[in-house]
Order: sequence, then structure tokens, then C-alpha cells
Amino acid sequence: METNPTIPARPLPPLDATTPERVAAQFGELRTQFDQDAELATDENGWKVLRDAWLGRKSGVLTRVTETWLKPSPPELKRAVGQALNELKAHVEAALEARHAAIQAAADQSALAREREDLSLPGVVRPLGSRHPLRQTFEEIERIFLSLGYSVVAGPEMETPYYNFEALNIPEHHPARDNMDTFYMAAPFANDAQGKPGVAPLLLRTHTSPMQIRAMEKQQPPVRIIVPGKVYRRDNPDATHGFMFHQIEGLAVDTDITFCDFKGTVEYFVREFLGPKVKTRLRPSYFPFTEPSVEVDATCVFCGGKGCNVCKQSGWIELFGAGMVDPAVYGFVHYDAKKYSGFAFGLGVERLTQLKYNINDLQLYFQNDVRFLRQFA
Ligand code: 2NL
Repeated sequence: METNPTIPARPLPPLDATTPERVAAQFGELRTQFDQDAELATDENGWKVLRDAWLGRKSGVLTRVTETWLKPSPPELKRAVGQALNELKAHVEAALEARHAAIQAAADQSALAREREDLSLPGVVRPLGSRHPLRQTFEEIERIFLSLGYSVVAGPEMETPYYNFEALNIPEHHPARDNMDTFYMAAPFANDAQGKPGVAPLLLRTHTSPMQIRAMEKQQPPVRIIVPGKVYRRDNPDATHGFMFHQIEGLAVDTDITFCDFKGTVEYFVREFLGPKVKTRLRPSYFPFTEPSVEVDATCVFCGGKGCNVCKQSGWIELFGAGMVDPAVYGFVHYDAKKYSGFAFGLGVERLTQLKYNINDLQLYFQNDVRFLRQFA
């Protein structure tokens, strides 16, 4: 803290001396006064006040001594007064300089102490996060299909009705296109088939298949891809429903791909994902974009196939839908349906994660409660 010391005003009595000894005595008193004043100057401010009080050009003590003691002194004392004044001046200047150096050193010292980093303080602890269970499932599934030679591609979540429906053999009045299931954008509108601005609204993709159509448009077979991502379907959220979920679709198209290849790939995937003890079975199903279509079931992971509440005593659990790509789809992407064949599948990431970790409420994935997330670290 800076102080604001008051150096006492030093009234200067007239020089009352007739001998050099008396002159020396009066200068001695002045010097004592200065030394007392100097004691009061303990910081920069105080030092300046001290300096101005004693060396100030107009009314500093030394100026007044010159004016009122030296100048009017009788000739026989002038030499003694002059000499004493010079000595006093030398003393004042030297003392001021020494004091200034000491004050600055002390200020530097306290600044150093004040600004020193305390390296012994504990650091900021940043808790380690963990991968979200859905992300872990994504990565596990991607690992399995990468090991089979598939590549991973991603695409837009906002789509045109053409890529989301038409090219997948879902015609205009198919129930899957119902407004009840699909989120449509108020704007902008999709271009028509000729690339002209159209009136059909864009939508949020209801599956990741549109990106598979885009991939087939870009390249001829062989194709082996998986497409992970978010998909949207209008729904009211509860323990088993959401308006957004995650999907990984897969597609393999080549010459001579048979139902056997399809079955082998499905069995390999299920065993890699759920473990070697699990058996799979295929049940007939229906999708507009595959023919034949199947549901893939696995022996219940909770009871090992004996029957429990989760599998409703059947011993089997439904995993995902799949099938051989319907030749109608090849027509849209200009593949020769006589030359090529293939299979496709659509995995629900939430569902597979639930089965793997026995999670009973879909909403847990999206509430970001660390008590839930921490269990998957
Ligand atoms: C399900 C079933 C499926 C497909 C998705 C597909 C994609 C193309 C061509 C043919 Cl480009 N098929 N995808 C096939 C069968 C089933 O999803 O339950 N999804 C949640």
C-alpha cells in the first residue's frame, strides 16, 4: 500500500550566527531535520514529497537557505555558509538517491512475492469422459464390417423424397410415406428430376438407405458399404419410442452374390457382436426394397434360449431386418439387374445396444445422466 506521508513544513529561521562554529551548528540542526524527514519517506510517493520539500527549485529548503542564509550573510561568514550549504546539499542528494534505490528494491521484492506462482497448488481436475454406449456400438459394428472389407460412408440427414422413398421402391401412396411417420421441411423444396426447383418438400431421412442409393449412383459394383447415422420418424417418446434413432444400413452388390453369402455374413456379424454361443434364425418378412425379406433373430442373450420375460418365453429375440436387394432398386441406379445381385440390412443401433447391455429405457440414451453413462466407461 502506498502511504501519503506529510513531511512537516520546515519554517526556516533566519541565520543567527556570528561565527563559523554557530554556522556549522545551525546547518547541523537542518541536517538532523532532513534525516528525520527522510525516515518518513517509505515509498515512492513519500520519497517524491521529501525530494520536493528539500530540493524543490522554488521553495525547497535548500533554495530558501541559499536565498535567506547565504545571499544576505556578511562577507566574513559567506565562505563558511557556502561550504556548509554545499555539504548539506551533497548529504541530501546522496541520502535521497540511496533512499530511492532502497524503496524501489523493496517494491520489486514485494511485487515478486505478490506475483509468484504457487506451484504447490493442486491443478484443475478434468474428469475423464467415456464413449457413449451408442458410439461404442457404432464402433463395434464398424469394426466387424471393416474386417469383412466393407467401407463406411455417411450422407445428409435432410433428403429428397426421391432418395428416401422412390429409389427404394416405395411408391407415392405407400403407408411408409404417411405424414404420420415422416418429418417434412417447411422449406426449402427439393428440385425435380430435371434439376428444376420443385414443389416436393425436403424431409428428414427415415432410414440411411438414401445414402446407399447415392453411393450406387456414383459407382458400379462391386459395392460393399455400411452407412451409419441418425434417422427420424414421427413418434411420441417413451421407453420404447423416439422421434430420432440411429441406424447402420449395409449393402453388398456384386456378381454372383447369393442368399448363402447373405446368410453367412449375417451369422458372422451376429456371432462377432453377441458372442460365439448365440444362434441365429431367419424369419420371412417384407420390405419394399428387398425380395425376399427376412427378420434376423438370435437366441435370447438373457436366458440363453430357455425362455424368459425379455423374449416372452420364446427363447428368441428379433435383431434386425434384411434381405436380397429388390431388382427394382437396381433400375433406379442403372445397375444391370441380370448381371448383379446383392443383399442389404438395416441395424437399429439403440436396439442392439439395449440387447448387449440390458438397457430397459430408450430415453436413457439421450438424458446425458452421468450415473447412466459412467456404467459404460
Ligand atoms: C429395418 C430394416 C432394412 C434395408 C434396410 C436397403 C437399402 C438399399 C436397398 C435395399 Cl439401398 N435395402 N436397406 C434392407 C432391408 C431392411 O432395414 O428394420 N430397419 C430399421
